[in-house]
Amino acid sequence: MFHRRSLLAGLAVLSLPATAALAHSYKAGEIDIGHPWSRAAPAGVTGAGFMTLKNTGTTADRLLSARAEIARTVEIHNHIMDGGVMRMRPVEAIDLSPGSEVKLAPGGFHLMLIGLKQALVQGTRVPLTLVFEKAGEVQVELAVEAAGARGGSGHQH
Ligand SMILES: [Cu+2]
Repeated sequence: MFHRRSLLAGLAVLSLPATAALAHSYKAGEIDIGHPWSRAAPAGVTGAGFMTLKNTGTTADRLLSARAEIARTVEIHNHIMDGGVMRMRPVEAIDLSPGSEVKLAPGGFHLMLIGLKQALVQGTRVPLTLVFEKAGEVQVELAVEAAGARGGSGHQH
C-alpha cells in the first residue's frame, strides 16, 4: 500500500536488470525511454540530457517538453547545419512515429538544462520529467557521466 498509489500514478516502470547494473530504462504508455544520461557540469551553467525514445505503439506521439528541479528551464534542442556551421536550435517537439526510435545524443537532438541550480555530479542521478502528447508525463533519472562523455562507455544496451 505504501507508495503504491504514487508509483502507479507516475506510470514509470524502472527496470534494473541484474546483469547490467548501469542500464536503466523507463516506460510511458507505448514509449520506451532508454538510458537517460547527462554530463557533469557546475552550477550556473547549462547542462544536457540524452536518451533513446522508442515508440512501440501504433499511434504517433511527440515529446512536447521536459522539466527538472535542478534547472531553471529545460528546452528541446537540435543541431542543424547553418551555412556550414553547426548550430543548436530549440525545437517545438520531437516526433515519434509508430515504430520509430529517436536518439537524443551529442550532435543531434538533446535536452538543454538551462540555469543549473546545483552542479551535475558524476555518478549521481538527477530526476527529470518528460511530457509526451499521448503518453503523458513520466519521471526518469538522468545518470550523470563524466563531463566529456559521449555516451558510449558501459551504457550501450
Ligand atoms: Cu542545446
